[in-house]
Amino acid sequence: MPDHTLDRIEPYTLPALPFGYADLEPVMDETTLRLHHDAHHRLYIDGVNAALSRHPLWLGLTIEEVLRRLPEIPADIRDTVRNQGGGHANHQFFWKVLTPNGPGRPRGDLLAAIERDFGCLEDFKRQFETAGQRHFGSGWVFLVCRPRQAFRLEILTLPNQDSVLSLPEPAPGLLICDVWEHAYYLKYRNRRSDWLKAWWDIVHWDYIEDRLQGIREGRKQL
Ligand code: MN3
Repeated sequence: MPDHTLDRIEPYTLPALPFGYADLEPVMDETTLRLHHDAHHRLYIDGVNAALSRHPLWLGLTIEEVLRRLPEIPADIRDTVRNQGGGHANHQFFWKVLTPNGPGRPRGDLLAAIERDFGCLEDFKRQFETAGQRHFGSGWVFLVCRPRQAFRLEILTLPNQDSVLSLPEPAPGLLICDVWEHAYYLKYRNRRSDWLKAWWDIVHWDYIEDRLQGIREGRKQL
């Protein structure tokens, strides 16, 4: 059980987007972004709030902390928290890695780490796209780092709304791409690979480098 008192409990709320609904055009069209944020993300938040309200002490923790402690969540709501809470955390993270000010490029320590672990930026992008294309069904593609392995970078995919926060070995996320059909189907139809190629133009590389620095310096527990 979480060790805090009831006065800190409040449900999660839908975070405002850090950009306008039309600002990611033409890569992400306005209709898709509105639905994705206002309907899909909101539904995950409503779902996790409803589940946690049955064991309200857990509502006093951040969603990240809840997902890290998933095995401790009461069994009657654990699957719902995994799916709905994971949906909230993944989308909250996803909005942060996007920017209307692209296309940009990774620089500095982030670029050095990508070149060390993938050879070059183009090879990294290719591997990331391939991972997303090959992932069967709904899910997410991540770039994570491994603090216990000299902060090695790694691409991985997870099904449904699973979160890297719930993995047994820490693998904090640096980058996340939604490959659920709701993320791309209105514009890209069945062509997931076209979405994965196009999305690099809205990736917020400076934010990702800041995450990497924060993880390396122990400032961020992500
Ligand atoms: Mn989504």
